[in-house]
Amino acid sequence: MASSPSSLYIVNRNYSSWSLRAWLAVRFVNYPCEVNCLYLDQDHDFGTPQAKEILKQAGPTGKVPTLHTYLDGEKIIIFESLAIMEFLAEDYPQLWPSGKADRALARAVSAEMASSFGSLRGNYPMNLRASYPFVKSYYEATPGIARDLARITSIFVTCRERVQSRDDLKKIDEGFLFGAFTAADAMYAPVCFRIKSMSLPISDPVANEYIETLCNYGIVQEWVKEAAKETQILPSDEVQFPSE
Ligand SMILES: N[C@@H](CCC(=O)N[C@@H](CS)C(=O)NCC(=O)O)C(=O)O
Repeated sequence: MASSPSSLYIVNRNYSSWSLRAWLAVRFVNYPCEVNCLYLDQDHDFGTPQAKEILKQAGPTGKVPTLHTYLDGEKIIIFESLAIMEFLAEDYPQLWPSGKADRALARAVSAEMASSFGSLRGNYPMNLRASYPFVKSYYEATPGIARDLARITSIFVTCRERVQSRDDLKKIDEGFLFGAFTAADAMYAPVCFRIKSMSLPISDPVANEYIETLCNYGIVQEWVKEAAKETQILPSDEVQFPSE
């Protein structure tokens, strides 16, 4: 177990999808650590030298999240969200499903989120305070977006149907990808908010039910409420839709 104090470095809760993922893992297991939010704003937007200067504090990659902690007296900075989750899971195994096959699948879909869906993520940054009707021309301008959305829907439906087909998972089912909340749900929370705030078309009721469950989960809503207090605008993460 790590000796305190530990710090999770994040940036603006309204916009930072990676911050949300790692924070959910930390919060879910109640890992004892403080949260150090490095606020960016209009004059210190993502990609600018000003933001890079601020983000240097986070760690060697200049990206968040990072977990600063001490192990056997040595200070370590853990970067990369999945590495933070695996570090936590060594002491808090409930972060992953308890069955080996479920754990393997949960890690697979989590790694897929970390490495894929560039069209959807690039065109629809997370912005919790945003609420737009569906803009078809914008959506159709990049064919990769529909492909990403179809694959994400298929992950949600496959995982949820799997839970429903398994007596052991049904017993612990709270509506998440592997029944109870796990790191895999933390990985998919930002994309669920992107889908909702941009009214992206998902017709499958199983997928829609999962999205609602995840977005309304207690600790997810805790983050949303904190995010709502932020006033900074980051133009790089505000979508400019063409007029139709
Ligand atoms: N692969 C990293 C991605 C982290 C990441 O891209 N974080 C964004 C914030 S949401 C960031 O720090 N961007 C700053 C930059 O790219 O300059 C992870 O898994 O943690």
